[in-house]
Amino acid sequence: MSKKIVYPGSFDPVTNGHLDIVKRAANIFDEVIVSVFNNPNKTPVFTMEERVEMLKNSTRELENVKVDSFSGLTTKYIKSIGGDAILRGLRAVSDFEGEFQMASMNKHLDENIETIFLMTDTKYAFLSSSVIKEAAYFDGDIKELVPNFVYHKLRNKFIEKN
Ligand code: COD
Repeated sequence: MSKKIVYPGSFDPVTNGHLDIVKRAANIFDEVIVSVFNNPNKTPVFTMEERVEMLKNSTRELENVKVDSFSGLTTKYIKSIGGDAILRGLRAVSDFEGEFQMASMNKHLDENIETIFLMTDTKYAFLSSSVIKEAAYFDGDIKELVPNFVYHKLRNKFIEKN
């Protein structure tokens, strides 16, 4: 039976660390859905449309990867699209506590949906959307850390507009 795994996140913006997780999952699962959470309590730097556009552009060569967005509970969303499991990435020990709590809550909400973790590639272990945004804001060199399309979006948002 074909297996569909869902990678939910903020992706504000997608980094090479996220993409490494997506590519590795695409080699294991039949279908990977990268889905951007529409969080009414947070104001992201990039709009939902921009985050989806950046993900679509960055994953366009991966045939079994699709990009989507959702609101509400991750577990309900996954059930509604016929997904099998949640994909998450782990970097440092500090990720563990939050991820363990989230996975346990999701298991409580739907016992049929497992969370599967992939360890970061050590070369991306320090990467997060937050450090990328901060470095980009102060004109730091982040070219190697995000896809080219995202690099230009960040430049456009923070540097070329000022
Ligand atoms: N290497 C490897 N993995 C990485 C890297 C990296 N360099 N950077 C990030 N990651 C991983 C993160 O650890 C995470 O697993 C994933 O990529 C996405 O990261 P973010 O930061 O873009 O997304 P989050 O963590 O903000 O996403 C949170 C959710 C949207 C998944 C969460 O808030 C959620 O499920 N919301 C829906 C409401 C819900 O169902 N709540 C109940 C569950 S508690």
